[in-house]
Amino acid sequence: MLDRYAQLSRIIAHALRHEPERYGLELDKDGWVALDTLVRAIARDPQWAALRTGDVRTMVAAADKQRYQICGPNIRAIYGHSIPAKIERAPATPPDVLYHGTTRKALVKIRSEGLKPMRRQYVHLSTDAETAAVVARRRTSSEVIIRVRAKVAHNDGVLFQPANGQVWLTEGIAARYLVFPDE
Ligand code: HQG
Repeated sequence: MLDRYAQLSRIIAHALRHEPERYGLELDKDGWVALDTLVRAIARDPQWAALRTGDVRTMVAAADKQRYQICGPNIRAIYGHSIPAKIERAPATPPDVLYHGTTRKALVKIRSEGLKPMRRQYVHLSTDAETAAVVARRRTSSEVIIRVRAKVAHNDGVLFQPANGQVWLTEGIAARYLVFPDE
């Protein structure tokens, strides 16, 4: 069973990453919305009628992963978006190596076409292999960790956007920048 904060985080992810219109929300071009507007939208569900902005602040501060950013009266999802309006962040120089955790099944395609954003706006990369493994284990018990030669790609003109300290985003990574584990 998900605890109450985990449930709340899922709902907020859905609202701020994927379907804001289902909650009557309009995000600005950087993905921000007023926190009290978000809370009022969620609290229309009787299960969440008692929700207050302080609960969301507590959930965000206590979370194991930094998924949301609160700035003054506003909140946004830091990464993970699938809404059509693309959120642009300032590009930056990535570390030499980033990691992507995936499934054996996806590997065949990734070997030939590289990493693609699939349903999200960007490909998500992790700064360490363990975090990438946790990402992959959402889908599989036999995870595959791909090393991404991020600095080489960056030097070739591929743009990388930092999201939080652990997650970097990019439009796509050609297979020549990927190092696959030995089979
Ligand atoms: C795969 C969670 C076939 C890719 C996580 C992945 C992350 C391909 C899946 C964040 C492919 C997309 C994002 C290709 C990539 N052919 N499959 N060419 N290129 N794939 O969920 O990285 O906990 O959109 O390997 O922790 O798994 O929700 O991406 O398996 O940070 O905060 O296509 O979401 O964050 O899946 O996860 P996703 P992801 P939260």
